[in-house]
Amino acid sequence: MSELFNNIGNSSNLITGHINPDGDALGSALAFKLILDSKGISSDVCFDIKGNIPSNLNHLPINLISNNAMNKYENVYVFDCGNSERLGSLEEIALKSDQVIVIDHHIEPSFGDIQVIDSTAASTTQVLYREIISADIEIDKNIANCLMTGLITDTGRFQYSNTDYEVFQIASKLMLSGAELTSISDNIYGSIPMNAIKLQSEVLNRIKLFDDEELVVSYVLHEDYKKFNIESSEIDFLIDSIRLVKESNVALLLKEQDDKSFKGSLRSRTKLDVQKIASLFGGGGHKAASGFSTALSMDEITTKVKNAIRSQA
Ligand SMILES: [Mn+2]
Repeated sequence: MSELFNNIGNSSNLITGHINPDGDALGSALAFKLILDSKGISSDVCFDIKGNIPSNLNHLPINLISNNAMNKYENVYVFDCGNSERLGSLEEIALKSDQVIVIDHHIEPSFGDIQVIDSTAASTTQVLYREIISADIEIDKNIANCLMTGLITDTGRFQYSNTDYEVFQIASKLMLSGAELTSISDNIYGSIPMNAIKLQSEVLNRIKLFDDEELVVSYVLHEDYKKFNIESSEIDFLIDSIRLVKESNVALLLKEQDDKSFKGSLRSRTKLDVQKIASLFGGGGHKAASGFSTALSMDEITTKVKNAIRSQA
């Protein structure tokens, strides 16, 4: 029996996930919403979203997301979020609810009365898929598309080292349920606004390779958003362009924020653990993909990352 679906009553339910949700957080939360809807169980889906949801995720049923959460819920279902601060403005509501249920694949989530987690799973949608199967719930096309989205984005289109036998097994079952792999992939990876492509060429020009550490670093400045007339939510794909550099094993993209601080994204293509590096800045994630926020300068960040790579060697 599924621990997750066992516990749902006709109580008040909030479905949420990490701030500025990605394909996995949105895909898992919305798949869960569709299931509750089909069971006639009411729920609200809310996230702390700065700006708009990236257009490359608008194939998901994002119309199910509401802007107004109530002050208190009996159950709060949290997807793809390893610590409560990452809920942003929804943290307070979550922590005063009767019960927090965390469904996740991060390493040891630091909160949750009930945890349905597997840090070896490639995506949260994979963890949710297992629960759906063990609860004997039917997966229709819309649910399949949501689950597939998390699987595609968190495995980098089935290419990251977390892509294993089970991932393909689930993907193939989702295809059987009607998942539209081609159109989802095209929307996520093949539909980049022209302005973002122009910014990409600028970011590629800025790449620096540090041979000793096999590290590549590039950056997006705050003024770039104005110059290229683009929202920060539209450039999540840039880290994937940077990590293509053959001479590198680790890629770092720094994105300057309104307050001049930086958000860093890290990718590793070897056994080197970038989750550990992100944690030096108070961030987190996974071995092959992680992120952090810091008030340090670009030079300071780069030095710290280089040192961390050398200490893992
Ligand atoms: Mn995830």
